[in-house]
Amino acid sequence: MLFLSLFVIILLPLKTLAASIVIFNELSWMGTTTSANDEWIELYNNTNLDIDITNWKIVSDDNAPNIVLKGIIGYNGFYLLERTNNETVPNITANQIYTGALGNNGESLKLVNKENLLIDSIEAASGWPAGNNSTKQTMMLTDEKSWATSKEVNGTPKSKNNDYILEETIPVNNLLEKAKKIPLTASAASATNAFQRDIKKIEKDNFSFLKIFGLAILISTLSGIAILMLKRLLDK
Ligand SMILES: [Ca+2]
Ligand SMILES: [Ca+2]
Repeated sequence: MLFLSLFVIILLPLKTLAASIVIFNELSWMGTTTSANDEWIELYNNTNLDIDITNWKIVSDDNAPNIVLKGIIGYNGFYLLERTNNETVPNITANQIYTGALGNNGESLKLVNKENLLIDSIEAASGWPAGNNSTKQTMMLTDEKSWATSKEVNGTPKSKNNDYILEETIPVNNLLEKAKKIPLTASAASATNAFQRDIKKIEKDNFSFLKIFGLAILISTLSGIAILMLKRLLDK
């Protein structure tokens, strides 16, 4: 048991560390305004140490692309992969040129180190969570580590993702609150008023019925008492 606890205490942080040292940071799966083929991938080194990523790989589940990486990614630095040639992202030097398209309908991508240990992944085989193919706004990682669409057309290759569009997410409770605040249409409002009038009428009718019923009970009780008293008098 002690061994198991030590195992968990020691290995869990290592696993977390291994999983977050280099991350997929931005993807131009849609290409750029120059060409839909001008795709690029940005990695980010999440640590304060330079990391040699030689023989690490970016692999898709359908094996395209399948990229063997080389070189060093500087501490807290970016690593830009440009498809086909260095002109894909003009005026910025690629860290690596690669071949193979990112499907517009999504990919399941993995970043693995040379020991084949999973470092980061994007599970988007059934569709990219962000990015816009029409406007060529990229898919970028936010400070909260979720995917968002870049505000800037053509994204921010080899630089910080500082401007993105966050999708509005409404918690269920707020949805209920919103539904309550929806104004009634004229017909719904008049139907509601008519319903309330009916309720009042029924309440009024019930009240009259109760009054008559109560009075009848009172009269019959008093009559009964009167008859009993009369009978006693006559018996004497
Ligand atoms: Ca370039
Ligand atoms: Ca970026």
